[in-house]
Amino acid sequence: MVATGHAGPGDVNKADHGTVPLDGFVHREPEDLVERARAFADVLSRRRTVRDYSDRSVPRAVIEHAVRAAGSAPSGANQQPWHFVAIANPDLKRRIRQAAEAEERAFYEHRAPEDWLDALAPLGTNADKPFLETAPWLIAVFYERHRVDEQGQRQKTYYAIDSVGIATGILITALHQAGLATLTHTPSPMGFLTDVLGRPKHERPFVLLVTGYPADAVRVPAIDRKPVSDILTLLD
Ligand code: IYR
Repeated sequence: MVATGHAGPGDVNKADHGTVPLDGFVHREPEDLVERARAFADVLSRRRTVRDYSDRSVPRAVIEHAVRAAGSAPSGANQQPWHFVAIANPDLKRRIRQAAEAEERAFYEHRAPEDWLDALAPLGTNADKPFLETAPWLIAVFYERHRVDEQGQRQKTYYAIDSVGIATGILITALHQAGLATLTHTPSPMGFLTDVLGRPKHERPFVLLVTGYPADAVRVPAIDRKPVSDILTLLD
């Protein structure tokens, strides 16, 4: 511990949790950085949200590695306030589909305001969600609204939603990089996931990620990505 000169008896330096070397960081030359950044952006430019899936199975190890990648995300106070439930079980997938479609029917028929339906029209979505049964894996992502310690005491989490959003981005990227398609599905509300999957109430569903091989000859909406010149302001 570093002596501060102010430490009184019994005073512990809370910041002194120990450090380790930055192992595994690879220093690369600037030309390599550019080439690698270009190559990765090209890989991700081929990511598309897919709504029709093949029922071809996908090894569980793919899901495990992708979730390991997601779990590397930075998080508020390093609390890692996330939990992932990966579902291949047909009975659970059917229950999730039934509950999601019930919410979606209410959304499309009553809850959604006209402007929201107009915004969704180009995507061609509706209340039918067959992919929830066809796709080999559903990954329900939860965040901790607060945490419960070993004594059963409630503790705050910091930036939990932001953190789980970053982790989900990495999860989508990892699955794409592995060679799978994904759909970021947000049935609304999705509290039913807590019940169907038996998660504790202090965890809240964040997103239901659908993943697998795309269906044969699948088509996707004709959309553009904003050019980098529109989304980046460079001040150098
Ligand atoms: N949850 C609905 C509606 C929906 C909302 C948004 I914002 C989208 O980008 C897509 C769909 C559904 O899944 O159909």
